[in-house]
Amino acid sequence: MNQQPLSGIKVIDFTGVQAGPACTQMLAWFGADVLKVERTTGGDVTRHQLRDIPDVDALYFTMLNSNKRSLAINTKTPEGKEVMEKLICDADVLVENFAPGAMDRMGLSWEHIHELNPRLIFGSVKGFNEDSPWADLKVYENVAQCAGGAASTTGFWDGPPTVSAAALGDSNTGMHLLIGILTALMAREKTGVGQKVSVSMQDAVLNLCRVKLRDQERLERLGYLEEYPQYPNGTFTDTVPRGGNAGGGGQPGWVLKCKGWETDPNAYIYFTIQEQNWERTCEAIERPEWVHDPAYCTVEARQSHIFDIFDEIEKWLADKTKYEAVDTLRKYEVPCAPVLSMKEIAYDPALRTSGSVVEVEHKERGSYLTVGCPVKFSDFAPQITGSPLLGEHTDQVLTELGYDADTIAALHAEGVV
Ligand code: CAO
Repeated sequence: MNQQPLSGIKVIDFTGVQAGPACTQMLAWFGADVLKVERTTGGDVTRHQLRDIPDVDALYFTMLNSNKRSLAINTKTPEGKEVMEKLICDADVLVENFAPGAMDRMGLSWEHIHELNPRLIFGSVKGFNEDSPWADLKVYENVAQCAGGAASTTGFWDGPPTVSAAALGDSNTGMHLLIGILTALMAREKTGVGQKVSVSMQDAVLNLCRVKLRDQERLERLGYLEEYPQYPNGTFTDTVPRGGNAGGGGQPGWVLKCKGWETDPNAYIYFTIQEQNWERTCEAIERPEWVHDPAYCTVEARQSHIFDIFDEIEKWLADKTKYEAVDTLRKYEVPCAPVLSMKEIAYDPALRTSGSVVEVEHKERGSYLTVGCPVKFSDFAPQITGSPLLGEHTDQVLTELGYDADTIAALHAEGVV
């Protein structure tokens, strides 16, 4: 397919850090013309955060802002605001994730934007919904994980609430916003009118924690949760506990040690005991006597000594690497996977072939690895390009808006761009 699905869609990317940029980057991958509007003083903060090469945009920025153009402009000046308003009049989508109230303080409220361009879709990320008692808070990733129910249910029961390495608050919220924006674009086909699409980071985290809310309701009804390590030998309170590495559904599972775990922190597999596959699981781990043993042959019988069973499986795993173990277990259809390190993922040839990890050129840093598009189409392959330098497209964009060379020079001289 030569035509990119979102070609012709103009997006003003008034975002920073991760939640907003993750959303607009994917719009750009799908073919939208995404213009990142940044402060003249340093641009998006992630350009400078955790730099690995002096004076070169940090990977934090390059990995969230590929396929975009950059306009550096002070939108708090009258001239800068005028440029913004011209862009708004001509755009299909505007996305922002500033601190609560920042857009209003800039004179760019939703009402004003909607008046300027009724067709425009306005995407907004905040930490909390407008009617939340915490609506005024500035929010980063881990704050959202704590407020959305992820932290209280992650980790081990004898440790504190724990945050996940996965960006449940940031990129996940950006993906929720992306769904909302694409839906609003579809709605606009019917109505001709744009709308405001808001996602709070708390909600986006909660949406991924829905099985934990399921567990809260079950706990209140039953007083126990049978798939948690606390059952049947431990105790429950009135709230969902942290379940360590237990499987979240009805199939018990755990992270198990493989050969080399003493020195390799990732020499583990995730092993699932699938009820309907018990017989073959016993064959796989060379314990055929368990198939009909009353102490093992039903879910209920196994529950009270599930960790003894996992200990026995670890004995079987002791002389097998995680890859050897999975190669055997897959023949018996045991749901399992090796625990992969980031190094293994970075150099995994299959992930390179599928375009899930890609090497991209950047004007100043040379080539770098980034996570490619996780959505695969039968008739379209996103081409990932490098991120823009700060203000790289400022003059180009101003020219497109009709500014002549003298006016552009004056805007530079006045520090507006
Ligand atoms: N020209 C002039 N001013 C600009 C500008 C531009 N091009 N771009 C941004 N600004 C201004 C904003 O208007 C704001 O000004 P005021 O404070 O006077 O209103 C100021 O820069 C700072 O905005 P900010 O929101 O980016 O920065 P912050 O450091 O205060 O907060 C964050 C950062 C992420 C905590 C906050 O934006 C936030 O809570 N956002 C909503 C939730 C969110 O998306 N968090 C996820 C971030 S990913 O981890």
